Amino acid sequence: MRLVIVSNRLPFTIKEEMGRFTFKPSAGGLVSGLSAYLDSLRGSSITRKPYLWIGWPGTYLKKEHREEIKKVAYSEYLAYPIFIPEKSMDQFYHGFCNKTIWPLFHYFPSYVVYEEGYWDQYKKVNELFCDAMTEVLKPGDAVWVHDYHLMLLPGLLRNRFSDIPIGFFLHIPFPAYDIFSLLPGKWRYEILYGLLGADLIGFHTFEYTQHFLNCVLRILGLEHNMGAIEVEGRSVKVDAFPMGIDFKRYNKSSSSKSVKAQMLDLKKNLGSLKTIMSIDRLDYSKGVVNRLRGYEVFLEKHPEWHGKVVLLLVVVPSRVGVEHYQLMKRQIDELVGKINGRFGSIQWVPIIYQYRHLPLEPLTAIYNVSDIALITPLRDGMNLVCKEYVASRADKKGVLILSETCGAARELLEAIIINPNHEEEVADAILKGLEMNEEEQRKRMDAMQSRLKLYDVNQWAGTFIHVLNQVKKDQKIFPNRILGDTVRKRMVQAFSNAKSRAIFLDYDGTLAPFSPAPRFAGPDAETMEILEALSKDEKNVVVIVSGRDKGTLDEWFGSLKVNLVAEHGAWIKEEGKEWKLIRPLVKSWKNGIRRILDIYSHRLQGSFVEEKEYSIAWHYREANPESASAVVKELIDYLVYFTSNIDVQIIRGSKVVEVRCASVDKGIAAVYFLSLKPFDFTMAIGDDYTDEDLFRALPQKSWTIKVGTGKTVARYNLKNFMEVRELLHSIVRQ
Ligand code: GDG
Repeated sequence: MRLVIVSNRLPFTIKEEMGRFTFKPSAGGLVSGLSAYLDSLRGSSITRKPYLWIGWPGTYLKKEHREEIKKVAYSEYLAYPIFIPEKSMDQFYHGFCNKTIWPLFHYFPSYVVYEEGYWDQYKKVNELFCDAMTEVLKPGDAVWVHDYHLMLLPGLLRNRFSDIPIGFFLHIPFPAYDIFSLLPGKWRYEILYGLLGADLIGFHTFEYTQHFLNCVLRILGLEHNMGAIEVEGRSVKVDAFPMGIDFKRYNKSSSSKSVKAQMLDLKKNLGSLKTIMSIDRLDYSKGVVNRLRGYEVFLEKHPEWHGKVVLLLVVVPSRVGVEHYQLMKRQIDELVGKINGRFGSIQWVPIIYQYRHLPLEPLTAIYNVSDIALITPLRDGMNLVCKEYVASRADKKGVLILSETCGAARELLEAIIINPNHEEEVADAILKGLEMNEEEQRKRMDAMQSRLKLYDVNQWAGTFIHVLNQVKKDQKIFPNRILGDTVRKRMVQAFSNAKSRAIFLDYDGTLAPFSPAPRFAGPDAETMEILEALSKDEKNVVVIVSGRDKGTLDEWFGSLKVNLVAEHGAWIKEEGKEWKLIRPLVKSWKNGIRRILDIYSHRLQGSFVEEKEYSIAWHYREANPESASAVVKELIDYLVYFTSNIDVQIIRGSKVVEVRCASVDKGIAAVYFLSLKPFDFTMAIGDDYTDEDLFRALPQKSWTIKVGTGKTVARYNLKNFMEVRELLHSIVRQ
């Protein structure tokens, strides 16, 4: 398998200097993290090409240089650059990515720009990625798409490559429904369906996973089962994969000669000052302004610490040119000036401020000498800086102060966790950190480090790819069961050879689509034509096995030469005879249940009760799926408790909860017909949970077919009622 990584940016930037091209490695969590994993994939073989990294190379190249650059990129980096026109890139990246998705997903709705032109370019660039990938993808490739820039790409790829394994990982938070739904309806819909083109969708935390599943339910109406969503016959898995770091690399950083030298230098300059470090890209989500205000409150409240502490503030330039970023840069500059002016003296500066990108060694030297890491983002998908700080401390010293609003706070529980919006809390945490004794620091560092060591970046990427392969394998089990041409031919042959045939057919969802109003879901001309053709043949015994009441079945199928089973097996009617109960049943329980279901149908708009003679059903097809999901669970819970002493069964079917007498089911009814005479061809088709009893009751060699993709004891699956009709047509025609 070749792993094809796709991200907006390649792990390097191409620079043109005096007509010559240079490749400069780019920094950042994704790049440094994934590089470690990819290196491990390369193993010792230099000839193996186990991966390909596709993305934008960070520059606009003239056409005549592109082929040459592609060659070098591939031979040196196993990379495939995608060239995107400047105007598209600008509106895509600075526009939709950074002015729409980034602020919205980080809970800054007032910063969001809604611009149709940006959206058009977002779609266009995702399509350009898809086109470029079409040129390079080979059989056996697995694709891993990264981050919010490419949320439409999995869907676009899926339209072209129906079978390829596609994973998607989101590095930023996935917001709650009420925030996500601030996007215009069309955009939300396309983004969710775009993501669902993947086979595996990963987030940093369970909270983001929940938000996503909730949005899929409320916007697309698709329910999930333990994180698996059925999309057009494909099962998509959604799960949390908290990203780790290259633990070993940071943990041994302090033993490198040059890092040691830089640490000594820093210590000499800082003297006896206690050091608090703060390192982030310039971004309003990182909460640098509130952090400075917290530090200011700390200095205000604790004059005893003046001259004894210093804040090393590193702000790394990012997204220069976007308005909110420029504004924030000004705010930081002013606040640093204000604090230094207010509290500083000739001997002491409270904040040492650098606005630049640091090479890796000075960065790790800062990690290694700082007594406190003050990391207080207002919102952060994960935050790797805090993990790198903890990993770097081979001496087990240092204190981490961390926001509760970043993904890392779910793992680094031994940090001092704070609400970043509350300046007093930040100030108190600084004091607590400064006063923490070394024994306590060691204990906390130890616990955090052992977790980071175990769940490092290799483990993160390895697990993701392993689960992706597993999902793909599981999906393959299903198509094997799909009733394809070969089995269909065998089945038609068996049908035609048989002298006596039993054909059991469910109605709703099997012969006809589900209708929001069950009363009006009567059979159409095509269904009647099929049933008529089947029942005319003397060799066939056709049985319609339904959950419907007797009256409805009589009204719809009374004119045909078919047998009927009503109320999931409570009643049977042999052709030309009267209805009879399959066995004596009681219905005294019904009134109590009816009262409960009535209460729930008032509570959930769009739901209603259908009362039959020996069963009662509560339908919620028309109700809001999310409200329904909560109410249904509660109702079932209550019904189970309420009926514990009576002989009834509670069944959850397709958008229906039904209570019925326990001693009957569709299987028992089928056995009744099978006992009337010997059959050498037996077939049953159904879509619902109650049809499983039917499949189970038939002889093993029967042609049992489940309609839909869910779990079943049936031998084969068909996708929908239209495929059932096709199959029955071919049987009738033989
Ligand atoms: C996004 C999500 C999520 C930073 N400054 C310098 C430098 N860095 C490196 C750090 C770290 C990376 O960049 C920053 O990663 P973060 O996770 O802290 O933040 P984002 O860049 O916003 O990353 C975030 C991440 O994706 C991964 O999924 O955790 O939530 O927003 O590795 O070391 N490296 C060097 N000099 C610097 O000045 N050399």
